[in-house]
Amino acid sequence: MKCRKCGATAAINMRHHRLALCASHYLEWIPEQTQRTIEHYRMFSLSDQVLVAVSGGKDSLGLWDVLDRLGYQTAGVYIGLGIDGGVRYSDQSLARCRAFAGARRLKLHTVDVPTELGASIPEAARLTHRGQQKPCSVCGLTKRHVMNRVALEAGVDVLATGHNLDDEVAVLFGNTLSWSTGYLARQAPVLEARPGFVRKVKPFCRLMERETAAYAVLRGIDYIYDECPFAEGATNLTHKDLLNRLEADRPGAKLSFYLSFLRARQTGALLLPGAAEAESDLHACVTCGQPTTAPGECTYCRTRRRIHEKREQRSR
Ligand code: Q46
Ligand code: ZN
Ligand code: ZN
Repeated sequence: MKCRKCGATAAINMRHHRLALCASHYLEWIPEQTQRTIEHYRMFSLSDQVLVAVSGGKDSLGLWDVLDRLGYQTAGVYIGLGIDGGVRYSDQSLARCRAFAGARRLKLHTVDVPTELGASIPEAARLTHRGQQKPCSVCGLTKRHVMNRVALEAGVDVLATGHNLDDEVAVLFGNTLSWSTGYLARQAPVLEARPGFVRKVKPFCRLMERETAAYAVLRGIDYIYDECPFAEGATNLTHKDLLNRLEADRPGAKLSFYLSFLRARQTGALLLPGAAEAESDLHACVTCGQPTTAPGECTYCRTRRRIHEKREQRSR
């Protein structure tokens, strides 16, 4: 297979784009595609401060690298979850993020969840009985809360996450299977800022996971290969597997599923109630001030309080 631009040996073949590229042309193509996505969805401009949520993985560090190459003003935020999983997952991922930021002289905000919450994510799940086998629900709510807070405190214009097309399509597929209209209404490449919520964007939403992985490898980014040990067996992965089989059979199926959904919603062909209703129930958490639909305190503050109470009970 030859590169379409220069005829050299291709490093990657993207069947759904009918495009094969050599390493150097691929390293140009990814930033071009990302820039097109940023412009298409009006995500941000060169004058905006962009905070990139980084986990140490290929997607988030690849995204930070691309945005930096494109000349955007960026800083990173890393949330240490206190997950070991036999691979020192959190320590290793923090080390990758620090090395990445240090080499490019970019600012990295770090938050240590065990310090903030009073327990690591697996401990928090155990203490609060949220998630019998998996700590993903407490993890998700903690990450959302902390990221939003850091973004607001840092005064940035936008928070960017490394979600790729496979992530988006797997979530879309899951929400469609259960017709979770509230979640469907909120799934978008851009979530506009609302009082107390920072604007959120996903500049890699049209790139496949194998494309972001190839970019990170060809760019020589030192990222953590291990997935979070709790990711294994997640429903999301089952959906990804199914969708990969569909894609292998019909190249372009994932991108078309995702883009058709966005178009249908934008044109009003798909009317999704739910988001507006949930929105009207928002009020400020009595403890931290972040918007919440939970009565009184937000779920994060309630979780934090319960952890401290449990700790006190145990120390008595
Ligand atoms: S939610 Fe679950 Fe992830 Fe948190 S505990 Fe790991 S797998 S990191 S995206
Ligand atoms: Zn080439
Ligand atoms: Zn709160």
